[in-house]
Amino acid sequence: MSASAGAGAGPGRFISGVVEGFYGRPWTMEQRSELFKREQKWGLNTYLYAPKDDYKHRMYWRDLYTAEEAEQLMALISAAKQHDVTFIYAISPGLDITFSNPKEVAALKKKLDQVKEFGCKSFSLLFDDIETEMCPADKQVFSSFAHAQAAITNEVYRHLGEPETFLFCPTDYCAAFCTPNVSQSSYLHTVGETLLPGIDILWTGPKVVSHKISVESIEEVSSVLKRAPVIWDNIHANDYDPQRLFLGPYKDRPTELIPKLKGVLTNPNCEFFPNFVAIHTLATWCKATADGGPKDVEMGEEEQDPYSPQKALTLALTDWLQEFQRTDQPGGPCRPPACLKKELSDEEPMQTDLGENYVPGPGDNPLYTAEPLTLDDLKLLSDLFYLPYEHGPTARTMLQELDWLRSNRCAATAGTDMTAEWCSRAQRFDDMCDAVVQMFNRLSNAPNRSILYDLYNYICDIKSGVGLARAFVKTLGGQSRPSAQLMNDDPEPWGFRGGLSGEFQRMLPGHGNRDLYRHPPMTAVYCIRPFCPEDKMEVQRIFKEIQSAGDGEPALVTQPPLISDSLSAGELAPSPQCAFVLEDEIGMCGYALALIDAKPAAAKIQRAVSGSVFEEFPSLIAVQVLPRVTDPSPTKRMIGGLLSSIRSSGSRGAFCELRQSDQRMLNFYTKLGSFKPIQVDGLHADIVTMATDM
Ligand code: GDL
Repeated sequence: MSASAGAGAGPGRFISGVVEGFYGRPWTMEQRSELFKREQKWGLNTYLYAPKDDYKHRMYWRDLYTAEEAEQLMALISAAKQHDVTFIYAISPGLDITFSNPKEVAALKKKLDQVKEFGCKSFSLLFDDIETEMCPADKQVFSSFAHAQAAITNEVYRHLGEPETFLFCPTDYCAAFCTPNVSQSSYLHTVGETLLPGIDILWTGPKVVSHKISVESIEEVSSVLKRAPVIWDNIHANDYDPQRLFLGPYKDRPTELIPKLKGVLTNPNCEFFPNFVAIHTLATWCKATADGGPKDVEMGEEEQDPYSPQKALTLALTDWLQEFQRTDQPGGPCRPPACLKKELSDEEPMQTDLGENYVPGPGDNPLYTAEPLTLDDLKLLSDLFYLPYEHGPTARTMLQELDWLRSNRCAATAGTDMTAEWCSRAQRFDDMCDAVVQMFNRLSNAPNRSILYDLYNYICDIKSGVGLARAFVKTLGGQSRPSAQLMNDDPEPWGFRGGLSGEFQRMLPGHGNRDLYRHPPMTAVYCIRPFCPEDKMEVQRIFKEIQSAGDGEPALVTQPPLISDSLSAGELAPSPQCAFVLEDEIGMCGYALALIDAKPAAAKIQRAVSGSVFEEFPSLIAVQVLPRVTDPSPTKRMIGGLLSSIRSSGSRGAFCELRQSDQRMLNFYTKLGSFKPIQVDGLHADIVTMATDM
C-alpha cells in the first residue's frame, strides 16, 4: 500500500493534484491549461475533471459531446499531456441511472468511449451527493446500493481496458456518512470487497470538509476498503458559502499520511486564481517526506514535521506576489506601479499611449501612482481568508482585540487606570483596520486584473466589515458620535449586510453561527450576581418571554398553580441568599431562585403537595435562561451556586417543576445528571417534577 509522493508515472506512483469537483461555475479551458502548467512546475501530476454543474458531467451524463465540445476537450486533454499531467475524466451518473438496465450501462460505456477517442486514458465514476434509495427495478437485481455501484463500475473499468488510473467515489465518501461507523459500514465493506483491485477509491476524511485527517483514520478506512484511498480534499473548497474564500496553507494532514495513501487531490475554491496558495502548499506538502529534514531536539512538534504550513504559506505567497505584478490585460496598465517604474526608468522610455504622454504642469494634480502590493499585504489577505476551521493569526488578534475593547467599554471614557490601556489598544485595533484598507487599495491597483476580479467581492466585503468594527470602536472611545453607519435609523444598505440569508441566521439561536473565534463554543462574558429586589421586573420579563415563546401565546395557567411560577412571577419572594441572576453584555439573560422551605409557599397558593415530597426535598428552585445563552456552562455555574446556598441552609433536597413544553430546561436538568424525575400526585399531566438530594 505504500507510495511516495511527487510527480512521475507508473502504477505505484502517488496521485497528486487537483480535482475540479465543486458546485457552481466551472473553470474555463484557459484556466485549466494554466493549471496544468502550474502543476507541472510544482511537481503535481493529476487533474480530475469533475465540475458538478457542467451539464454533461452529471445532469445530462448520457449526452455525447458535440463536435465543438469535442474539439475543446481534445485540446484540454492534449494540454494536460504536454505538461505531464494525467487527465482523469469523471462522470456522475448517480442522479438518475438505473443500474439494472442494460441500456443505461451501454449509454455510460458509449459516453466514456467517446472521451477515450479524444485521447483520454484515465477515468472515474462518481456516486457522491445522490439519493441512497434504489429504484424498484434495481432492488430486484441488486442486494444493495453498494453492489449495484460496484458491479457497474467493474463492468465499465473492464470495458475501458482496465485503465492504469481509474477512480471510484463512493456515496459514503467520509466517516460522517457511514452507518453506524467506518469499520461496521456494510456499504463500505461491500465496496471494498467487490471493486476490482485496480480501481482506486476517493475519500474526503472524517467529514465532507475535514478539519484534520489522522493516520489512524486512514488505516481504519484502508482496511475496510482493502486499499489505500485517494484523498479528495475539500479543505479549500468554498462552494458552500458565498462569503468565504480559503487562502490558508494546506494543513492538519500529517506527512506520515503520505505512505499510507494512494494520493491527494484538492477540490479548491470555485474561483480559479486565488487557488494559487491551495495548490502551491499542497505541492510543498507532497514533496515533504517523513525522514526529510534534520531533527532538532529544540524544535517544537510542528517544527519536527518536515512540512511547516507556515513556511509553505510564505513560499506560496512569495511566488504569488510575482503573479500580481504581471499585466494580464492587452495594452494595460498604462503606467506601471511605482516599484516597477524605477526599474524601467534606466532603460528605454516605455511604450506610451495617451495616459503616458500626459505630463502634469506645475500646479496640476500629479499623476496617480499605484503603490505596489507587498508580501505583508498577501499575508494579511491570507490571514483574513484562512481555512474553514481557523482564522489566520492577524484575524484572530483583531477579533480578540475587538472583543476586549467591547467588554471593557466602561474603561474607555472612565478616566481610570485602565483608560490608557483601552485607548492604546483601540489605536492598535484602528491601525490593524487601516492595514486592511491599505491592502485593499494596493490590491485594487495591481496590474493582474484576473486575480483581482476573483478576489474582489471578498476583499470588498472584509473592507466593509472592518470599517463597521472600526467605527464602532471609535464610538465606544467617544471619538465620534454614534456612527452613522451603525446607529442611524435609515442606514445605507451596507450598514445591514448579509441579505435574507443573514436575516435567517440572526434569527437562529447563537445567530446560527459557530464563530471560529469562539472555539470551543462560547467565550462570551457572563456575570452571575446575587438577585436584588430591583431585578424583580426583569425576572418577570424573562419568565413571560419564555412562557410565551414558540406560539406567541401568553402562558397557560396551570391548575393547580405551580410554586415556581409564583416565584418567577414575583408573587413569592425567594429565600435570602438564595437567588441569582445571569447577565451578558446585552443585559439580564437568566435567573435562579429558591425557597429553602417550599411548604408554606405551597400553602399560600393553596397547592397541595404530598408531605413525603417536602420531607425528602423541602426546597424548591426555579431557573430560567433565555435561548440566546447557548453555552450551558454559565447556567450550570448559577445552579451550582444556588444549590450550595441551599445546602448550607441545612436543607436535605430540592425539586423543580417543569412544563413538558420547556424541552430546553428538561434536557438541561436531565444532562446535569443529579436531578431525577419524581412522582408528585395531583399535578397537571404537562408538569414534570425533578429532584436532587444535597
Ligand atoms: C461535497 C462534494 C463536492 C463539493 C464539496 C464541498 C465530494 C466528494 N463531493 O460533498 O462536490 O465541492 O462537498 O461543498 O466532496
